[in-house]
Amino acid sequence: LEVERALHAALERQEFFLVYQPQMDLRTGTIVGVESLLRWRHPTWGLVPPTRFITQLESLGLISAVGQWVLEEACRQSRRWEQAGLNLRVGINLSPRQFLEPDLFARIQQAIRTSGASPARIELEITESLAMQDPANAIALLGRLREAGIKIAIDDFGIGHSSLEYLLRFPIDAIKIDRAFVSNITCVQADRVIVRAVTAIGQTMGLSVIAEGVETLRQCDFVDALGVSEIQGYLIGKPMEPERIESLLETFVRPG
Ligand code: G
Ligand code: G
Ligand code: MN
Ligand code: NA
Repeated sequence: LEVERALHAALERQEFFLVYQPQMDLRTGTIVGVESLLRWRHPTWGLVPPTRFITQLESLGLISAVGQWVLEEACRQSRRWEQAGLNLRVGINLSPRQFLEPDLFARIQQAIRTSGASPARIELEITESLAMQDPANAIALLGRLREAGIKIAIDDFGIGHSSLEYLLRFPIDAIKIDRAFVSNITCVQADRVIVRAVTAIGQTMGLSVIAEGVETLRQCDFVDALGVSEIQGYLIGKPMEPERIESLLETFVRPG
């Protein structure tokens, strides 16, 4: 396949880059973090949507190499922002495959050490489903990462194999509520009930609760009223180049 061959070459040809989507703290109305998101620009096809190549990277066995590049690049960016005096947490998505690699801890340590990033500014986003596969191992690994000062977020929470029991046992810092629960929050009561319940659990456990995919002011008001602590979504900003994050920070005023 043509895409296959192109992906094999993409890392070396430096066709990958990261964009960053801002996250706003609802109490302070300030940008407190960003999520790094992988992009691929092919020389002739242009920008390829992540949905079209992330699963490909997984099945080709390339996700670890590309994931390592993502880790290193996001850590380098975090270090640059820290040196510029900006207070930003940087979220990094880990694929299921990466999470199951036996040397993941060493790889993360490596990325942090070589970049000079502060572990406390790095937040790893893992999906529920993959963390659940082997709870004992996952708990041990997450514990080591947190002991090293790195933050952990459960991504896309609420879809997939939700197990509250495991969630309660996982050493984590944040829950990211999947945007499926946010998109209809103003009209679907069931979604509000779920968001309220997740938020209550998060608060009880001292976790941040981030609502994803907030696009409108009304959605923002709803999740705010339900106790969510941070929002991420087009209302605050689309994923953007790192320089644009810096200008956003200078000019940002809370919407509404
Ligand atoms: O912008 P969005 O279209 O970026 O991302 C689509 C999907 O791709 C999301 O589910 C997101 O978690 C995933 N994704 C984006 N960037 C990365 C990355 O760096 N690593 C992994 N494993 N997944 C990513
Ligand atoms: O799966 P994960 O949560 O890591 O990926 C986030 C995905 O959600 C990315 O594809 C990102 O571009 C997308 N996204 C972020 N904010 C919004 C939003 O407000 N609306 C929609 N429809 N998608 C969003
Ligand atoms: Mn994510
Ligand atoms: Na998500």
